[in-house]
Amino acid sequence: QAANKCVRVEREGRVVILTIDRPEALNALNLQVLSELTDAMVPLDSDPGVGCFVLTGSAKAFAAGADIAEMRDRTYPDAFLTNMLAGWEAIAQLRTPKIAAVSGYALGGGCELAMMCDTIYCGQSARFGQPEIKLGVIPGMGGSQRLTRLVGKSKAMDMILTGRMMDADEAKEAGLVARIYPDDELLGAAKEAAAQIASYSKTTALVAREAVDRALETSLSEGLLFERRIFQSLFGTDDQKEGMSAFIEKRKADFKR
Ligand code: CO8
Repeated sequence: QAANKCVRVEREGRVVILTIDRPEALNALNLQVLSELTDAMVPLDSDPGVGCFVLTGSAKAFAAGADIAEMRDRTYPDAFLTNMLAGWEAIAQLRTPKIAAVSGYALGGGCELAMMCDTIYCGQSARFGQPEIKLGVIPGMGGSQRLTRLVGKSKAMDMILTGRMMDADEAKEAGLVARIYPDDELLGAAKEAAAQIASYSKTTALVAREAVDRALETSLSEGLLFERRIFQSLFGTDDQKEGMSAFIEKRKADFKR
């Protein structure tokens, strides 16, 4: 039933926009948000007609963290046996490019969900933080690992140990965020970039993000070898022939994806 939904899903051409909508809890991430996001995104991930996701929230909050009310009474055996939070990794594992468009609070699991996306654009109102230490826990959805890779150890330690928030300018300077916009222009700009990404060959875009992600996983020589091999593999695609022919023939490429 639409009224009870926590995530709105809209399709604009080859772009799918997912909007977290739990205003009563500042978009806190509960199991329902997870299942609605994965139910929508997983089937679309392999749809050749979908070229990019935009994940967003409200003006006040992208997501103010995991749902604290849902977590409070958990026990260790229960958290361990249910592999608590592991399900969120399914969003990071999606192969279709995804942009997080962040206004307002992106705290705890909200910051971690944004970091699972391939890039983050934010509004001037954005506030990023990993305040879990204030609740007696630590980031559990990748924050200690992804934030450290994105902003470096010293700043990640500062954020995770103090629980303080970073504003949009600081997040951009630190490399967490790629672009900042006035709040009312953020979603339009994210959709425009998503449409641009989605206008290219989906195969090429998937391979491009795999190559970039590999940089965070492996040594330079292994990463360079991986890049070179998948670069070479693209010469087996029709879209490589189309892209290069279109350039030479001075026309717009028509990628088959
Ligand atoms: N969980 C549940 N409810 C929340 C959460 C949350 N994370 N954040 C806000 N809410 C609720 C509030 O309880 C309040 O409800 P009510 O109106 O019924 O009292 C409503 O949203 C509005 O919140 P506030 O009144 O607090 O709004 P303010 O504008 O005064 O403050 C803040 C906004 C600063 C964002 C404040 O709400 C806050 O500090 N929230 C908690 C932030 C936080 O600690 N987040 C980290 C959570 S722990 C976590 O994410 C673990 C990571 C593991 C990954 C899990 C992924 C699923």
